[in-house]
Amino acid sequence: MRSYFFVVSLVLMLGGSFSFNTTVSATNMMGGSQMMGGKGNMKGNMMGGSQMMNKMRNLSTISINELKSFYKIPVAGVRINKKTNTVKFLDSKITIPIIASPDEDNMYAFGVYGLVNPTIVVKEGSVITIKLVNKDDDMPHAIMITKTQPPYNNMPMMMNSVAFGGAVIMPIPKKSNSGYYVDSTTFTATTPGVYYYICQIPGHAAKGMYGKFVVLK
Ligand SMILES: [Cu+2]
Repeated sequence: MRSYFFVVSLVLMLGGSFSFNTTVSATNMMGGSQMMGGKGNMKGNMMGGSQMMNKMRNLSTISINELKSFYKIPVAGVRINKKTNTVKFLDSKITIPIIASPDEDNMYAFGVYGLVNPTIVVKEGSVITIKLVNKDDDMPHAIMITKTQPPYNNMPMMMNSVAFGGAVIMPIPKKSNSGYYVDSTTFTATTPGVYYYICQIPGHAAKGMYGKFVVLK
């Protein structure tokens, strides 16, 4: 019953069909829009009049061994403060490796360099690549950066818009026999301020799957 509801809401959320196969067809959300639409056998059932762009996704998978690279802290350019639960990036061209559902105790959370839902700090104008892997073996996860602060309701993507053009990754399927699915997106942190990275799967941000994202002037 619960999973049925979940599937139904996910289909509604995507405004069309979405299948968790090796190749997932979906729409990439463009800046300023929180709308999504599935591709594939979808019949133009777009929600609202937002501008959208369809794009084939060819999600790659990594092994448990390759997943270790997500925990590897770079020798330079990153400051990690466990006390304040903060990861600060000093460079202007950065890659942030993020693990969705990093462990059993933190199913509805993001992991960055071993921290859980840390505050991520970047510099204004930074070109940022978010690399998201889904470590979960029974749920899809996703990420978007929004200006909207918590608490979040069960349908965060209906309420919140993407803060920077491209600062969003569509739902990534759960682990399969071929490994952990990975997707990435690149955007520019154009405006200083306090933002949040959240999982836009219904209910996840409401359960705490989010963290602060600070763009310093
Ligand atoms: Cu999630």
